[in-house]
Amino acid sequence: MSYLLKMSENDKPGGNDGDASVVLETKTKTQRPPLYKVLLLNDDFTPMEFVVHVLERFFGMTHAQSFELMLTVHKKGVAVVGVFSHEIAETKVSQVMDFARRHQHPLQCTMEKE
Ligand code: TYC
Repeated sequence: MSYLLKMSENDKPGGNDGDASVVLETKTKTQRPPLYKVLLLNDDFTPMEFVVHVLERFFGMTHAQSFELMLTVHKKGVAVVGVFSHEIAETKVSQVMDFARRHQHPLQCTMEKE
């Protein structure tokens, strides 16, 4: 919470000596919830088509978007695949990790505060 010194018409800049028109206002700051980046990591074994499928299935991307982002991860080693609230990010990471494990691929997905 912060306080604002409000100047009235007859206030001179720089001074409010004994001025009865000084008003203290409370300014309510809306807190945005923190956001989390979901990251996909490259590895040498997970098939490209599996990663494309993961991005389509869990991140709502088109095949073209998924293919492009998969190639970015493949070339750069890591990429942000989405930004979400803490709860949604955790769910995405779990979904990807569970799906990869079930298919016996070493694909890694993590999250970090933005
Ligand atoms: N590097 C993998 C391959 O050549 C493909 C891959 C891309 C794996 C993205 C993981 O997050 C990944 N088969």
